[in-house]
Amino acid sequence: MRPAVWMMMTVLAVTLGGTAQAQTRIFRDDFNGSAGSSPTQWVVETHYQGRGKFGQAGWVTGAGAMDVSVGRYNPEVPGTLRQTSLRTVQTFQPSPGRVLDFRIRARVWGQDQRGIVTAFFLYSQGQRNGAFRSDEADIEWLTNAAANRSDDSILISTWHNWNRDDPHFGVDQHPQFGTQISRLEPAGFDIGGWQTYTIRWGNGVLEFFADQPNGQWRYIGGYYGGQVPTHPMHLFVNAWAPDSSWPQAFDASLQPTSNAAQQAWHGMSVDWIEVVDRAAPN
Ligand SMILES: [Ca+2]
Repeated sequence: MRPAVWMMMTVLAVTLGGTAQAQTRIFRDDFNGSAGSSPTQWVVETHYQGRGKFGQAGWVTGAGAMDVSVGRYNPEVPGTLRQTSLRTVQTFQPSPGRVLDFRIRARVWGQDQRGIVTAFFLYSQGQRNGAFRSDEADIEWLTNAAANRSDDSILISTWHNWNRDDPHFGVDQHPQFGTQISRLEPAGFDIGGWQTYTIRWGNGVLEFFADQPNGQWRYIGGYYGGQVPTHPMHLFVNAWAPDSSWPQAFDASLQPTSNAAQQAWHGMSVDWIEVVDRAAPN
């Protein structure tokens, strides 16, 4: 039992432009426990992806943060990278007239190690419109886009009714292939420092923000209208290593080991994750 897992229903009233907008925190984890990720809120995924296999539970460090990382040694499958992926037990979907703000405070480590992707994203899949399709909304931090730099970029993307059995990338509302659009956007800061990011999802709106030092949110980018996911989605946080089929994210310098003594971890620390339901901005 982790006493420090918070599922708070906090109703706050803020005044914006003279109108009161109620906002409700519908999910929160501060990762203040002493063991692995909480099974009451998170499911640990175990499938293969890219150059490794998921199965590592997010490790709560005792310092109030959770490590989400890739290990070079995998005790389950030696010679394959050990990866971490967690998804929420619950699904989320914005109500009419509302938006959901999915927020994470995180610090990407090992920017010197290329070939790692850490991500905060929403995802669902299912059979619909005659194909196996997925909805998704992502923030991804590619160490290839951050190594030895202080003006890092982050990858944002939207997926709507994307056809997983006939995968095409960079398509917009195609009747067969669906939508998948990704953009590498300048973050304007070092992702290796503690930063807070937001995915805002509402009806026909998907926007990405980063908190600024003055507390205001800076708009990173967005997608609108028919590009925006509509199906209920789980929230995920993960760390993995793509293979050479994703050349922008792959790096051959990252190699697994079969020697447990050579274990090394690359990924990010997560201070907290929360979801806030609020009135859609005008
Ligand atoms: Ca924390």
